[in-house]
Order: sequence, then C-alpha cells, then structure tokens
Amino acid sequence: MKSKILNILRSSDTYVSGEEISKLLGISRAAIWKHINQLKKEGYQIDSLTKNGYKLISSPDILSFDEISPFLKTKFIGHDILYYESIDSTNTFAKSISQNCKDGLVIIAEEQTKGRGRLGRTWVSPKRKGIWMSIILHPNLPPSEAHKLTIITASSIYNTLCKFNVDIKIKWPNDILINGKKICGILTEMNAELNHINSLVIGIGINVNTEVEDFNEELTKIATSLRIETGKFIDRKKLTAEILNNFEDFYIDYLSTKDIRPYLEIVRKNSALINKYVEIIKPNEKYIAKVVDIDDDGQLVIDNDGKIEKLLSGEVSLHNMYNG
Ligand code: BTX
Repeated sequence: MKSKILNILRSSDTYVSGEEISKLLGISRAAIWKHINQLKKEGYQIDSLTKNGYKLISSPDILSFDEISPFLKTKFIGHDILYYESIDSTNTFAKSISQNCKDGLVIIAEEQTKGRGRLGRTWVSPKRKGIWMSIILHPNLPPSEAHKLTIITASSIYNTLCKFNVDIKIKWPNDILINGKKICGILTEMNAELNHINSLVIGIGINVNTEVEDFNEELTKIATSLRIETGKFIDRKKLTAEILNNFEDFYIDYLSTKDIRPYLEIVRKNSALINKYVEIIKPNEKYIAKVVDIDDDGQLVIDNDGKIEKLLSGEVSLHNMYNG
C-alpha cells in the first residue's frame, strides 16, 4: 500500500488530496496518513497541507524496491528485492535462502558489516556509499559453467560503467578497475550437485559515492570509486537498475545461445592483465608469469618462462607486477 501511495505522489507535480488517494486505493484517510508518516520516517520529504493534500518533495538516497523499480526494464531479475539497512553480507544471506526462493530475487543492503571477497577476504561496504547486492539465479547449467556467469557479470558491469567516460579495465576473473584501482568486485557462489547447479548467488560490490576517507590506509592505495574518479555524486538507484538491466540482457542471451564468446571478447578487449606480468599465488607456490590471453573457456592463459599454462578462476590470486 505504501508503494502505491508513493506511486500516486510520484505521478503528480502538484498536491494530491487525501480524498483522491482514498478513492483510488479504497482505504481510509486515517490509513493514508499512517502510511505517509511511515514514508517520512524512511526519509521521503512529503509536504502536507490541510486543504490541498500531499506532495512529494524529495526521495531519500536509498536502494529499496520503490526507488529502483522506476528504472528497471528487466523481465524477471529484481522484480522482487529484499532490502536491508544493514546486513552481515548479502551473499551469506542470499546463500541461506537461495534454494527456496524465486529466480531473480535480489538482496540489497545499504551497509555490510561482514562483506566478503574471495578466499575469505573482506569487502569493505560503508553505509549508502556503494551498491552491495546479490542476485539469486536458478540456471539450468552444469557447475562447470558457473565461472562463465562471472564473465557475464563483469562484462555487463563494464558496459554499464562505460557511460562515465573513465578508463575502465576488467581484471580477470572478478574485478573491475578504474585508472588501475579497484572499483568493483564480483563474488559468484553456488549450491550444486555433480551435474546441476541448484542455485547461484552473484554478489556485486561497487564503490559508487565512496570518498577517500571512507577507505582505510591499505584500500586508499588500491581502491577507488565513481565519485572519486568523476568528481560527481552518482545516482545509485538508477545505476543499480541499469546494472540489473544490462546483466539480465546478457544472461538471457547466454542461456539461450550458450555462447560465451561475445562476453569474453569484452573481457579480452578491456583486460587489465593481457600482456602484463602478474604474480600467481597458488596454495603451495608463488611465481611471476606473463598473461597471454583468456581462452574460449574463460581460462587465463599464461606464459611461465616459456611454458604455456591455463588457470581456472578460483584457484589463483593475482597481483599486477609491471607492464610487459
Ligand atoms: P576479492 O577477494 O577479489 O577482493 C577482496 C580484496 O579487495 C580485499 O582483500 C581488499 O584488498 C580489497 N577490497 C576490500 N574492500 C574493497 C572495496 N570496497 N573496494 C575495493 N577493494 C576492496 C572481490 O573479492 C569480490 C567482492 C564482492 C563483494 C560483494 S558486495 C555484495 C556481496 N556480498 C558480499 O559479502 N560480497 C559480495
């Protein structure tokens, strides 16, 4: 009901009387007043005049369904959003419900207190500064294809961020960099049987309006945000919807064609690693090698002292060394 009242106020430039809302929605004026007060508590600025009714003055900078949905063009992703002011980790929560929920459910939080990266690393997620969300999917794919969805996610985010006219690169397998610093990380996790993915959680973290002082000393050297790079305050609601729109386009296309090449091409063309030397960190060894390519299965092809090797995501950690 609250969302319906909000939609009525949004669609009008002038005051809407309590009587009109009451007629449209079939609820009492006292009930309307209660919902309006709730909206005000959530940060909506609503002017109320006894004679004229209610007028929406401004909406808060939050990533609730009501704020994102006006920009959504998806067929199913994000049609249901679970929104939290604060959560430990959207991926941890998404994983706990992923088996029994709708395909395309999105979990979004304004802040994560235990945001996670790969291999047990931490993802810093300060309140209202970024987009911290997880998409739950039930694709009809074998587990061996799961890493390709990270490629689809990275390429769709790349495409979305291109509009900011900044130097964006994709660092295989799961990071996006601007001017060499990390702006986005992707964490793909799944629940699977031998031949079948039961559910997949794609976690996306993007530093949007993060300022330098929001990063700790270590992150200041390696991380950045859209705000820092463009000098502008960015509309997180619109950007969240655009990311979901682009991701769904790519995802639906991939499920129907099973052809990853167009997305791999985006990753290759804009790779932060190809022709660079990287430090490869495996559980039992560390070495420096030159990245030659990303192959058609999405594996990283490296030249280790003349020996060509292929690396699957998940098994390595990479540090850029210097240009080769
Ligand atoms: P990753 O393991 O590639 O990157 C983690 C590393 O990135 C950290 O060790 C740290 O050095 C650096 N880092 C931490 N926080 C940030 C940040 N805000 N910006 C830039 N660099 C940072 C990347 O893992 C995958 C991250 C996924 C995050 C999303 S947010 C929504 C979802 N929920 C959740 O808990 N994780 C995902």
